Amino acid sequence: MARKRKKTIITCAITGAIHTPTMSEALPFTAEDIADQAIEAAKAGASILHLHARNPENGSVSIAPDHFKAFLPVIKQATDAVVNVSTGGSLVNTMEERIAPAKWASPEMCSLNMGSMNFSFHPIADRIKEFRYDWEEAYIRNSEGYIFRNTFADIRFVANELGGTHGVKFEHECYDVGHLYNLKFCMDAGLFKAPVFIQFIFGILGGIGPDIDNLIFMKRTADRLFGDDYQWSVLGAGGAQMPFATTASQMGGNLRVGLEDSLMIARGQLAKSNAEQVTKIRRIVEDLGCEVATPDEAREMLYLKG
Ligand code: KMH
Ligand code: ZN
Repeated sequence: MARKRKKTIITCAITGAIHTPTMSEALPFTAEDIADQAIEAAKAGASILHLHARNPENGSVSIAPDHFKAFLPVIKQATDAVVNVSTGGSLVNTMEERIAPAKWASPEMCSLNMGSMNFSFHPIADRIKEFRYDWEEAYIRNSEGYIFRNTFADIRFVANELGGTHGVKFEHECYDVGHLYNLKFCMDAGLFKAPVFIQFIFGILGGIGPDIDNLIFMKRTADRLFGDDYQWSVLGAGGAQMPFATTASQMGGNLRVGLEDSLMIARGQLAKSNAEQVTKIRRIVEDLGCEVATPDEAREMLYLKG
């Protein structure tokens, strides 16, 4: 008898903190556009929506709970997708500021970045400089070498603040193989309960590069460190998005797409929306014989609080 294949969870990361509205008209930054695109992505097959907020005036990244309040209830009302609130913030925020939206929303999931790193936008730095953020200086400094700070103390702080009372499940963002060891260290210290949900990230300058060999390496390392105590998903930045998402689903894992991670739908072609990327990867996943998980199936697979 043929072995039953695990379903694939599609996460869609709607707007993020990196890209700017000058780079693509499709990038949503008003509350209405973020909500509309999130709802459309859920209809297209995303069972998890990873969300950042933006300042509606100019599209700059915002960690103001009020900006999240303007779209989260609308999304929750219109879809049954799992809401995942970012704690990544921007490169200039304190950890307290970065978790404020999640503390307010108490969502089913939150991101948690598993190590400090260079997080360079070097390949797109010139494009970003064209865009006038209030704190554009931070971006310019970043392109010359700014640090995305996620110390062990920061990680413990987020775990205690959001994992405890709020019972949030974390999307553990692992940008390199060392971050897997950081996660293992934290689990051994009792910060996170198994099974943890790991997002393997490829192609951010400062993290591991977008080579499929590296995906195999990350997966093997995670198998060795966590055994059955983890679930995993894959995010490829930029041009690595679709190839890595496809490979992940073929390997029995889950995947993330969305305009946060790539603005393109194909080489040289901007995506019209988040839903367009979800529709494309869903078709590929299904054409290759896998099934896409519904939000409730994702909740069950990831043991979410529901
Ligand atoms: N921007 C992605 C590479 C977060 O929101 O905490 C990782 C991310 C981080 O989604
Ligand atoms: Zn994010």
